[in-house]
Amino acid sequence: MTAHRRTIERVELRRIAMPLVAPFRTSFGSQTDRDILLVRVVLADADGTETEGWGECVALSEPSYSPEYVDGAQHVMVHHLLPRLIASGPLEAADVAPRLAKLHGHPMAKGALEMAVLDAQLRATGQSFASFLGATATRIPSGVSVGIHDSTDELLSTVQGYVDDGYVRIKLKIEPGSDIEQVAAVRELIGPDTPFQVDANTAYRRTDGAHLRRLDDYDLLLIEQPLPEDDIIGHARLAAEVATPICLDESLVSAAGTADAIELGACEIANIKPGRVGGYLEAVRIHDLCLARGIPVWCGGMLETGIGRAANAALAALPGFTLPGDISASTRFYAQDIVTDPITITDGHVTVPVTPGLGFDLDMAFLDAVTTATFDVEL
Ligand code: NPQ
Ligand code: MG
Repeated sequence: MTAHRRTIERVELRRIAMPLVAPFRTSFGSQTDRDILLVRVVLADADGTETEGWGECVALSEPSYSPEYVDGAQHVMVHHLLPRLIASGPLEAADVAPRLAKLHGHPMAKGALEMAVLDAQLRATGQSFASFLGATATRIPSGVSVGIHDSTDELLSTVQGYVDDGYVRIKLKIEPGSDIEQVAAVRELIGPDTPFQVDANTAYRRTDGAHLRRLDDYDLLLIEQPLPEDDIIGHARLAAEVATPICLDESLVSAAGTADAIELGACEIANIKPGRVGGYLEAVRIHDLCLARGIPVWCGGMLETGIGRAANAALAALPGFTLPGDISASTRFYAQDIVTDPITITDGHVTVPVTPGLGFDLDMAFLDAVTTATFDVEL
């Protein structure tokens, strides 16, 4: 065991500013730029051989999707997580979560650190992330998440563009107001055979059961996170009231909590986002328990750069990922990516990366061009 553990030699944090190709609106707000925190670690093995690894923190700039936000994630890494991790001695990726377990919360910050260690570890051993995880698919179906539009005509032209791009599944962000009308219009546009689902990002209340039941007319794959994240019983009641399956996103922050939500009947389908649950290793545990309980899963997205997008593609190649994920082409959100091999879609699918590590190579010149700040963490 100890032979696989490596010493953290260096940690650099980097903030990048990535303009979105178009504003992305959800029920919690509209964004035009993505402010992302990247982590670079250098690990050294017993011979002193150094390997770098990168992690991407999915926290947004404000605590609007979850309690974490990017400045807070950076602060907790620098002042709490990294000092504890570095003091804990040589490590491998599987050590990161247990060694940070006494520090509560902050899954996105913890997940980014685990991701960087995992990337370095896999690069050192020459193994791809897909192979490490036990991926069974070589390509995965690509879905697209469509933001809220004021105008239904504009929404339909946006959706038509994604259909033309080849996306095999449409996800529409919804909120109370023109939800039913817009779902009806999109279903009419894409026809009965295109997989279609909606995401409310907590915008509804327990009393909205009768309203949400109207969505049953449109043959949706699922309704994602209709109620507030802590309302597990509310989701269970809704699941009994509405025929369309209820899928949880924001509510699922650990494997244990996911098991409870499933047992309570609140989670008929699970959106697995590695950052939200503290990293890829916990994401795999959620995959495993959902597979054992017959709960379909799919991989969510947080507008990742090519770093997180490549890693998500490898995760989504596990056998329980039976629904298309929000793993779209890099160009869905960004005119240019920070990787040399941006994620693309062919025939509606993304190829699972097989290079050592998480499966990306950085375009350092472009990365430097979008960098707004860099910090060396004191060891
Ligand atoms: C979701 N993602 O499934 C999230 C929410 C999310 C792809 O729909 C900037 C603005 C970044 C809004 C990252 C997708 C965001 C954002 C994630 C929303 O709920
Ligand atoms: Mg969601």
